[in-house]
Amino acid sequence: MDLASRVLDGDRRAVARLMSKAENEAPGVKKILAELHNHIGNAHIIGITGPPGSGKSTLVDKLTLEYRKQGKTVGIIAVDPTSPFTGGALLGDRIRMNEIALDKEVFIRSMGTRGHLGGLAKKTGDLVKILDAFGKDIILVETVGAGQSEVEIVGTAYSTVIVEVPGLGDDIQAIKAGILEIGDIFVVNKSDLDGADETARELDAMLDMNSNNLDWRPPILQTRAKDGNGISQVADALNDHMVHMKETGILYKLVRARTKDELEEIISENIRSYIDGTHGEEELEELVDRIMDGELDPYNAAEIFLKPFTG
Ligand SMILES: Nc1nc2c(ncn2[C@@H]2O[C@H](COP(=O)(O)OP(=O)(O)O)[C@@H](O)[C@H]2O)c(=O)[nH]1
Ligand SMILES: [Mg+2]
Repeated sequence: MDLASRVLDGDRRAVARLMSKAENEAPGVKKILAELHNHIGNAHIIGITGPPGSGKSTLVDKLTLEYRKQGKTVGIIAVDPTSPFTGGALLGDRIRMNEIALDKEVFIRSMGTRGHLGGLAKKTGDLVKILDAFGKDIILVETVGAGQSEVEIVGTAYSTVIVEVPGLGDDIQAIKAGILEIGDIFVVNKSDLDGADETARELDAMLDMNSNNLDWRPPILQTRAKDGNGISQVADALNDHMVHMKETGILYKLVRARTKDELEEIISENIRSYIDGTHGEEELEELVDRIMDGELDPYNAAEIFLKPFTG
């Protein structure tokens, strides 16, 4: 059986192999992803982001247990660009060799980034796609929140959870900068610490000022992820958000817009590899000669080069 069929058949080792291929952009991987395309679109893709140490991994862990209780299957992708190697230390400080790591209905993958952020969002998107085709009901993507790349990574998700902790204080400006726009659900984790109510109120006030919230007012939930407290409310809110997205047609629009982006990206990639390929290289050299001979200008030369695409 080929790799795509094995993934669709529920073979976990095939999933791991295909993910490695996708991460390494191995030759032939596009063809396999193309075969999987008709089998995606069923998962609820959830992005979980927030500052380091806010409890994202703990939340992912506890949310997974909650979803498993509901009979749903779960895929997890952890992206941590701040960590130079991810190895096995996937879920935070100590790998939680608990129920979820042993559960055959849960698939966990950490993405090694080795300092290279380029293409990370696309690769994350490919891994999400593989888990979706694999049949996972829920896909959780954990990423450290700070900059643009993280915003792009959660751009793969349908619902985005922003995890904060009590005592925002100085962070408030940073939060204003980009997070309010992308958060569908706000979680104030570590509500056992002082100041959780105040942080929730501050977030609430900031959301009031944000005009993006005409369709969906992001709820602010307090959790104690470590003890599993407040987790089912987060799962409920995520479910409400997905229902809202479906009923209003927002999900369709979102998926369509992303499909367009993806298509554009694949087209430019293909043109790029055409240019870099042997045929393109020969033709380029020929055209450069003609420009040097004063026979052609670069503008017309480019048009000649692009003839196979423009017809
Ligand atoms: N006090 C408290 N600590 C928590 C809570 N949730 C997680 N932690 C701790 O916070 C630390 C960082 O958690 P982790 O999930 O690795 O955070 P991440 O970096 O955002 O993924 C760990 O030591 C957790 O045990 C909580 O609700 N209360
Ligand atoms: Mg973590």
